[in-house]
Amino acid sequence: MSTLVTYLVEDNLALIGLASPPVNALGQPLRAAILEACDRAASDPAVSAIILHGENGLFCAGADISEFGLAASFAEPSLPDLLVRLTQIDKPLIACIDRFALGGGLELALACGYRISATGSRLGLPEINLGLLPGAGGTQRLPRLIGAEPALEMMMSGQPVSASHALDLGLLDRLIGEGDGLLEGARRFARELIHEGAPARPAERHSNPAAALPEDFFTRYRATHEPRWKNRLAPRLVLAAVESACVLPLNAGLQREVALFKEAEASSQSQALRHVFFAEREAGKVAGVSASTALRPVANVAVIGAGTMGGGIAMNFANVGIPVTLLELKPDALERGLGQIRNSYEISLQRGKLTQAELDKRMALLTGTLDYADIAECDLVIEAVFESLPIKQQVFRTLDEVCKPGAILASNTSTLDVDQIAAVTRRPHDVIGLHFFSPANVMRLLEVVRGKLTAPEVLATVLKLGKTIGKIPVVSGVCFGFIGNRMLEPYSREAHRMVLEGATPAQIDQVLTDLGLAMGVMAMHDLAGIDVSFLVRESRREAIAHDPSYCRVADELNALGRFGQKTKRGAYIYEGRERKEDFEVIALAERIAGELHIPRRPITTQEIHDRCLFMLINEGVQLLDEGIAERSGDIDLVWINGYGFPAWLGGPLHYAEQIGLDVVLDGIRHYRKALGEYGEMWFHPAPLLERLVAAGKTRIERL
Ligand code: T1G
Repeated sequence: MSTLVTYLVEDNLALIGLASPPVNALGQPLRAAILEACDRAASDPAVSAIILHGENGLFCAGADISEFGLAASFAEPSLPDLLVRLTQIDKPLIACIDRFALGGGLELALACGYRISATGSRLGLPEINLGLLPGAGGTQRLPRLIGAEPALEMMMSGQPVSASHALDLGLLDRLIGEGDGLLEGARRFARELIHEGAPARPAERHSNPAAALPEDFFTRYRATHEPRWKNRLAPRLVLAAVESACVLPLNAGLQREVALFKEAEASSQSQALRHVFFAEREAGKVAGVSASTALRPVANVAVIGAGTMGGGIAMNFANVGIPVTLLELKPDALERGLGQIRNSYEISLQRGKLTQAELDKRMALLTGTLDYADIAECDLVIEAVFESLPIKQQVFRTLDEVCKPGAILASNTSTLDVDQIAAVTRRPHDVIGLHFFSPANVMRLLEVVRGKLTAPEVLATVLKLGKTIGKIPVVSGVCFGFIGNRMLEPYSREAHRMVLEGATPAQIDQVLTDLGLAMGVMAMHDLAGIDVSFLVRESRREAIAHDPSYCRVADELNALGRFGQKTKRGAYIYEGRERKEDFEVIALAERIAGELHIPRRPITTQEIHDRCLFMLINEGVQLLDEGIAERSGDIDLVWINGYGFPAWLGGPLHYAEQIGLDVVLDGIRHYRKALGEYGEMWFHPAPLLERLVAAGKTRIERL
């Protein structure tokens, strides 16, 4: 018997335990072990019922994602075939679910005749998050168990449901309370089934899943949801698979499902999303930090500055039950800040995302103060004041005086030098950058900026805390703009320059949103504030002074007080929620282009794509070469989770690998020539990109 499962016969029960850490992923070896154990139990006349459970405190996280795209993915016994075999066992087979049953793990449970679960478990079909669909019977068996519509919702959302909701859906037969001993509960349930002479599999509740659906359900579903899917493949394949469950007999539906799954598995979108899955886990592996690195306790947090960022930051901690003290200089600013937080929670309450009790609990965790003495005992202090180095340094001098030894002192700066902030304190090893993205209580990205002297345990502590508050922490070294905003600069520069050369903001943004970005770069600056990006340019004017055209349209809009959405006018005109082209911006561009002798011409979609994306990619490669970013996956995560880059393209650097590094390099070299003096000025291929292409590499990594 394989070591990947345990096998025990107790009286007339066979207990098969999945024992393949860390998550019982259903790779080929575990599939073979399960098949062998189940066949053994099925053929043992002493066994009247079989319990399938997890030995390591959890049931199963699904297929082994690292197998996809490889022969191992369908190596015998394939998961679909294994599960068909389980459905043929003529004894009650009970799935005993602990902690989670996800993807193929839930499909494994669906292949069993019965399912029980611990009350705290989560059950789901998250395949769509990987650009896939359930590929081992889920799209065919779940509709027959709980109905087509709830089954479709589970697959399309990709979100797990609680065990109690699963029971309500009919997905589970019984819940076992946390303290009641799950396996003992399974034994009891099995013996009841044997005593009752229960069948190996109860009759299907929804043998015809379409029966409960309106005739035009799938047509209307597609018409309603398709616009939101943009160019994503997986939602379309999920819908096709569930539609098959409603029109085909089970075996034909299972075959259709495998065909659709293989199409998804081979797609570049799924390859990209699987890259993102592993990148998220790799990002937590940081040089100098290991599982043995001591962590500092963070029982309470202080936030300096109750503005939009400070308030959003504070909410992250209150949301997970950590008390937060919000410090402001003036009473009205503090009151306004706390009021904004309450307002935000009230909106969540109205949307049904929060209960009144949860709102009250969170507000009770928030304390306002005007006195630094009140934060002296805080374990972590996050400064979120105006983006000015002298102002931030003054705050840190005060924190250095006031805060207890060992307190972690963090700055939410988005571009400034964390080492220069740390340098004004006597404890630079306790100083770190925690760059939240607005809205800070919503955006998942957290850039963790490691100073030269930041202590490993400070880094380890904030990395863990970042995950606790639901963020994706990505470590950056110290440079202008860290990872995200450093890459934003050339990306924005090219967009603004092309407005001078003849493109409109709307044309540029359309290319980027057609690619899948949540928002075009011109609209994004209108949202963040043209005055904000102006100040960023001002802080590095000497580095861009040699290019008189550098974001000139934005500089002029700033001078006109057209800051974007907050003034109802920027690159666009804003009327209510509507965004309209502003032809004055085009006239402005024409005037500036005339002054600078920049010839205007039609700009193609391809040129907009290449100049914006290739310079974004080029800067990312340069960041990797400089060691500011640890790995290319980290850079991808920054742009997916901080700037709305489509996850189904895998992030800018994964996208470059799919385009071809040589294509990107050739494009940069082309524009260096084609754009004359401007091209010479800015289109410098990153040396690492040149080395990678010269070495025939197809993946972006340090050479
Ligand atoms: N395959 C391979 N490795 C996996 C894995 C999986 N399904 N799930 C987790 N790991 C690794 C992960 O890379 C990490 O490795 C370690 O386990 C701990 O993970 C046919 C097609 C289960 C909620 O999408 O959501 O089934 O970094 O850090 O925070 O229809 O892992 O330690 O080397 O995330 O406690 C569907 C994916 C697959 C679930 C646990 N299943 N996993 O979270 O730990 S497709 C999923 C998760 C499928 C079938 C289809 C989470 C978790 P390392 P972790 P965690």
